[in-house]
Amino acid sequence: MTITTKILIAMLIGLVIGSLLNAFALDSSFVQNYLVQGLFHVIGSAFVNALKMLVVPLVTFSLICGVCGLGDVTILGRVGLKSFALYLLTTGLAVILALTVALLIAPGQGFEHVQALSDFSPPPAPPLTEVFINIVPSNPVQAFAEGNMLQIIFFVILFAIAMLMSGEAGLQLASGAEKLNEVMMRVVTVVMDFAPIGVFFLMAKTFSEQGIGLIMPMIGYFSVVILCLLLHAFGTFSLLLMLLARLNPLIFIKKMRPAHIFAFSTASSNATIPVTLQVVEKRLGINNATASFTVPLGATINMDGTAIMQGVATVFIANVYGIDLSIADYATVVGMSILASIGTAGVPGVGLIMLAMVFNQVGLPVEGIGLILGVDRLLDMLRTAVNVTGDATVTSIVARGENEIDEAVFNDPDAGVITE
Ligand code: DAS
Repeated sequence: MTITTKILIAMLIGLVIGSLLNAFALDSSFVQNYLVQGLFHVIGSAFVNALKMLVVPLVTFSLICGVCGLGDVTILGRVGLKSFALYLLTTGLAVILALTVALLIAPGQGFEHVQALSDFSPPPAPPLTEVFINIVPSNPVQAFAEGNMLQIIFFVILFAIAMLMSGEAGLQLASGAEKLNEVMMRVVTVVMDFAPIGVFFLMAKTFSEQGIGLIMPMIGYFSVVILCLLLHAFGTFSLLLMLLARLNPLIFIKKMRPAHIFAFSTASSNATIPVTLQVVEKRLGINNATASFTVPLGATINMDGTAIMQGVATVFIANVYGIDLSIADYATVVGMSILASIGTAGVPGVGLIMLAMVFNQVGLPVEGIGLILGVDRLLDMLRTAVNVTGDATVTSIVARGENEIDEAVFNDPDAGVITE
């Protein structure tokens, strides 16, 4: 049995046990204090930390290998421009799809649960100008210490380009980075061995707290977001894979399962980077030179699932509060969702923080976010799985353009399972 199957089974058992505890035992102080906030929280959080522990060293060594592997600054520029443009395109398509479907279905019409939510005040969203200025690290060491992915990517690419221009010394550094990257991939495998345990406790905690009962009053909003996520993941991405990468989307989706499981369990694109990298390189046959650049970049600036939530939430809250938005307002939502996804790291709940920025721009009451807060954790898990799928889709399209896909590996059903 592959570890992916073990993780899937552990995820399902954790989901069932969590839901049962939520339905029948949550008022027990023992269950609350010693299970949910005790055992489940400690082991689940420790596992997420173990994943996050891998991200900075893995992205650093992998990106150095990738940039040096491309070997040529012009190729790097081409890959960078292509991936950036495709990330913006897919996010734009996602939010336009979400707005169109939500306007057709109109969730939130006659919503009877409107209660004053003036006490809800979301954390302040960073001003956009700051987001772009902050891409350039004033202190790279601090960027590494804080795990600021955009700043790390910026600095490491610059450093790797300088290595390319440094002749023999640079080449020696690059081969060293290659060996360090291999060691880091080995560390990833070790952490993956603990994945069934970590995923079980993560799911048990989440579903102990997020009972199905929370969803019912918000079923309209919840269902429309799920519908749009499915349409984008199985419609848009499949079309792009067939048209622009000439790849079979069914094989792609099946091979992406480990990344989906981790993204869903952790609700963090960043924490899932090690798994996404392993999947695109070992299972989809994409060369490290491309993947090491597009995957970390995507986890940081590409959030199609998040943009979908923001599009549907905008229509839902406008309907709940009886506010008519103009075409210009919806165009603003498209732009803000794209910019918001660039400016935020792939960590749990960041989509909701950026939603405040979107609402501010179109004059929607920010306290309306308090309405969707209760079901956001479950939606965050699902949209993060769509986010990482978008990262891998664009990675595949760019790799096709650079002729960096090994078709034999892509078409081999047994290629590169995470670990046995
Ligand atoms: N959890 C975010 C991510 O890791 C997405 C979100 O918050 O919307 O991609």
